[in-house]
Amino acid sequence: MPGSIHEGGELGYSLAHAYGAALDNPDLVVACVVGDGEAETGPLAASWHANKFLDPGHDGAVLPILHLNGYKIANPTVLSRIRPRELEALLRGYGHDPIHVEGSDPASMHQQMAAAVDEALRKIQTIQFLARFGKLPTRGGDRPAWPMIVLRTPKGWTGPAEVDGLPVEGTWRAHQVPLARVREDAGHRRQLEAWLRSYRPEELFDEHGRPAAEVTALIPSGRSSAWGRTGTPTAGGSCARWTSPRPRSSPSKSTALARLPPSRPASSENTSGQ
Ligand SMILES: Cc1ncc(C[n+]2csc(CCOP(=O)(O)OP(=O)(O)O)c2C)c(N)n1
Repeated sequence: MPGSIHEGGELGYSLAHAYGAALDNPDLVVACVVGDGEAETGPLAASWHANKFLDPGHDGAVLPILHLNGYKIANPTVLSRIRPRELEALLRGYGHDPIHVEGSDPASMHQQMAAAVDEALRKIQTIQFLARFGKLPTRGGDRPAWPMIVLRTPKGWTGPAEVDGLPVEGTWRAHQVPLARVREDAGHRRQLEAWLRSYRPEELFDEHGRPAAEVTALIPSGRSSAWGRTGTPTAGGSCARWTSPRPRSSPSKSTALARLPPSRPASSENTSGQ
């Protein structure tokens, strides 16, 4: 999110955090990248259902970007190994309308991703527009299928392809430190230099080695907290304390969840406590 940098060690909270920022912020779209490793944590797996709490009339939107690079630390991930058809059904079942982006050529991936984001934003705008003009069918508990992006790239994409004759890019070996012996091994050092030069450091640093102005301009100017630094109040729980900016229009729309039909007739509910 421009204007906000978040960091942490414990996986699982990206989507919940994104929905927290979007609630009560009708003009905000929060793009949230979810790693396929993170997607295996309990909190993240439960967070897919947060879209049921989103009122397209009153709240902003979340654009989840599920990043399937195939591996967590040392093992393959479930969501990258199940059949595409099964993944599609799962994500649709969660209430999403997935857009797929897949490949490893940076230039064409850039174009594909830009087109996918445009498509997703158009779909979000349509849902919100219809809801805000009272034209979204909600009969029978219907909810809009929110767009999301499924991004498939190799793990360690654009890093060293092979180290010591072993494949690294596209494998679990890419996790964290793909070149472990740069101090002792001149070959590793050369690979590290080639890799870092691919980021064009001459454009990122000035002649004294200081970060260029374009880089420092990206540092959020706002408050720091235990989780990062933000100049965007909606992105920092510790910075934002406010009451809902707009009253909800009618009690019947008080939450999107209220529009869900009961899972079974109320009369058949088990009231015996068993
Ligand atoms: C709750 C929790 N469990 C385990 C870990 C250890 N851990 C750190 S990174 C990682 C894999 C993350 O994989 P993914 O989300 O796919 O990110 P990638 O690095 O592949 O982009 C794991 C399991 C953690 N940080 N938090």
